[in-house]
Amino acid sequence: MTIRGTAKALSSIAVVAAIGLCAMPGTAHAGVVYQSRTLSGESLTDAGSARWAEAHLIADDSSLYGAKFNPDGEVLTAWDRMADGHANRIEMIVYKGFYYDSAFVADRDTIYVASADGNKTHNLGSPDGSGDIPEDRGVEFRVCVNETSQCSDWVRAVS
Ligand SMILES: [Ca+2]
Ligand SMILES: [Ca+2]
Repeated sequence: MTIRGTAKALSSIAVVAAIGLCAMPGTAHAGVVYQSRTLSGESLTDAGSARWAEAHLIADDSSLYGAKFNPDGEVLTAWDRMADGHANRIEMIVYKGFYYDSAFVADRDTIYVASADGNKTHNLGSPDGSGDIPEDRGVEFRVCVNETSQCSDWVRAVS
């Protein structure tokens, strides 16, 4: 039973890898193997060099922990579709300028979304809500299974 389950899980991973969903090796927790997937692109509606971005932890072809940043208004939408007792922990960094350099961090914050929250939208202003994010700043984030070190890759956006 256990061996068959493992074999099935491994074949799912092989399929995911074969279609190029993610190059990262998965990490296991409570029997769930997640793949990191990140996406980003140029905003079609926001000014300047704004870029949207998404970060996901994927299992069985579903984004179980995810977050999307829309630079048009600096809105983050996040979800936790895995009722495992762990929230989605979104770690965010806003830089003082366009460059993603640790010497120029303007703000760091952590946002939590529980599975009961559904798709939860945060109008960021700055990540901690203390002010506006000016345009054309570097924004980085990743999603994590809370209380663990299982996280997606960092993804980069521009406000
Ligand atoms: Ca913007
Ligand atoms: Ca969860």
